[in-house]
Amino acid sequence: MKDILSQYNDLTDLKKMNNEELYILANNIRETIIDVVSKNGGHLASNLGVVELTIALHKVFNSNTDKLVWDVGHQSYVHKILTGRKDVFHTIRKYKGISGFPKRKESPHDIFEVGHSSTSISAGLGYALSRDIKNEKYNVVSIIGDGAMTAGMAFEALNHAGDTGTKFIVVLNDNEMSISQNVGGLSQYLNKIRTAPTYYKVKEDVEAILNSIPGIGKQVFKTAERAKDSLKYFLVPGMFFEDLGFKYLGPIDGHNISDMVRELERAKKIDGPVLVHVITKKGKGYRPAENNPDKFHGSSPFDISTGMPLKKPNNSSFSNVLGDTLINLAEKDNRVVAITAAMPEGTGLGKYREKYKNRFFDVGIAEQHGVTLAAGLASNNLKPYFVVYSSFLQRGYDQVLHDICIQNLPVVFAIDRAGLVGDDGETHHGVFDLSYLSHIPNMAIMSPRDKTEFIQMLEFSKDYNGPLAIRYPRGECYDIIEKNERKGIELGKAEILARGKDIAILAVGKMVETGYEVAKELNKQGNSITLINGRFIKPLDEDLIKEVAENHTLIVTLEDNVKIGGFGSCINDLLIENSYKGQILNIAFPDVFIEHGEVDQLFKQYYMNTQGILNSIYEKIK
Ligand SMILES: Cc1ncc(C[n+]2csc(CCOP(=O)(O)OP(=O)(O)O)c2C)c(N)n1
Repeated sequence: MKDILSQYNDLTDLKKMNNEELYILANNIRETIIDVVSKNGGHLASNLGVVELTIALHKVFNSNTDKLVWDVGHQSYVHKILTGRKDVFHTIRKYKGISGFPKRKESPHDIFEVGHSSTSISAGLGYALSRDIKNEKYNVVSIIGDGAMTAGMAFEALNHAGDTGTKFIVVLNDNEMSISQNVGGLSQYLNKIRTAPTYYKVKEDVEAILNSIPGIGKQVFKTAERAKDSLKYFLVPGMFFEDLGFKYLGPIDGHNISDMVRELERAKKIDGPVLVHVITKKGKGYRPAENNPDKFHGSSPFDISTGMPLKKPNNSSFSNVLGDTLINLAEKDNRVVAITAAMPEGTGLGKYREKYKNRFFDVGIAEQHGVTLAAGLASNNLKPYFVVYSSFLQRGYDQVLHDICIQNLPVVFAIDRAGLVGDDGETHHGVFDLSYLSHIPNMAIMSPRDKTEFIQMLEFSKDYNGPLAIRYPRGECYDIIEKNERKGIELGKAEILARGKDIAILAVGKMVETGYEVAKELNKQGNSITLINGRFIKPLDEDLIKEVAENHTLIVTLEDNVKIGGFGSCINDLLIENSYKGQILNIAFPDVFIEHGEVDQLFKQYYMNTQGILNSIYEKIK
């Protein structure tokens, strides 16, 4: 195959290319993305689907001045390659390499940072309205997927944008998929449009015929357009977007560059909100990804020839244990229902969904709705488990507070990907949940140290009669400290793993294992260490913590949450209220957004690996 990409420098090269060259460029980009993602992991299928679309966008618009706003941003790899990052593309998602999402500091062509879904129409509209106020001249294009379009935020923004009448383009990249198959009424509506393209053909033909009748044709068409039961109402199902104030263009083949260039040029000339509906295939051009777009949505490194992952998939992840345990709970208790916001596979609910179809709800990318749906279900005495990634639950904060905690409803939040997630970086790390939940009255929060304790906590949760969060990390789920005798879970009770008299280490969740390693080292050097697994962040085991504080010279708290408002901060508050005068060391993440990279590397960077923690303790006791 010809190689154009190796000679490619910047967008001026792309502007000069003819159609044939653009397709060669598209193929070169596809190969590069497959090659790099097969080594680094990343969002393969979504990027392969938007190669031609991104090329067409850059052909028509000038992203030095025009604003391209990507939704979620996981599909911005092609854009990155075309806008100055071709030579560093192999570092994507690696520690200190380029990010897998748009980042302003990387390029002036990345004009809005993102990682969570459904923000692009609001942000794009903000650009458009500020442009109008400042009398500037540029185009604004928000590129949003059909999955992202299902979220409330996207609807709110469409509703507003149509009303403003401002010049603004929304490109709807419709591949029928969220991560898994897209769900809901909007998805069915788009499907109707996709499968009835003849309606559009008929509409365009009638428009052309009427317009060609000298004198009266145009007038008839205009009158018909104005009337509510106009021609297009007859011919086009729904016209949902037009009713919201958008001119609708499409559906367009998202792998045909010249068709897209033509329609985007048309959109550019329209002085108002336009929605360009583009149909793409997720995973396009790489058979394993076309066949399994959900598996290749976010992929770990894989063998290009077979599409098989290089590392064996981990069957004992926290997510899988959650899924299996929830099946057991649902078997025992028919009040149990499970909710996911477009993440059935990532959260481990795949098997549960098969087994309990009518007690499973995929609400789409709609975390806020998911939380309040749980509130409604719990109000009628069901036992909802909302299984959600820590960083995405941030979306539903008010719903947790207002719809669940005020009414003290028995909803369980199974919070996956708590702590560091690694390569996806700052938008995805789950390091805030303890802080944003611990201040809400009625909310109880716990975090398991290992697999057996996770299952114990889930079992405990079933009959707990109030809002309860269980937060657990990404990755492998196994037992630690095998010889330890286990006690059952009791509300607000911690677990004592070792009794000493010099330093007390109080850890929660994943950090208990690190605490165990730290304690071993300190013991070796002649210190006498108490090690406590906090189990509960709220309510704290107040009596035990007060007793320990009295009898030790140093209290060390360990958590994989930010320091402000976290486990250590709650312990500080308790001890200050009780006039504690001793030393305390809080090991937690600082008040910054943590970049992407391997989890171990990031723990090291923030001095939260065993050695880093030991150094901080030595510093304190020297
Ligand atoms: C608020 C939020 N919830 C969940 C996610 C996880 N997520 C990332 S991409 C994605 C699917 C997006 O589908 P779509 O917009 O159609 O894009 P595609 O990948 O299909 O091109 C989901 C659910 C997220 N990024 N943000």
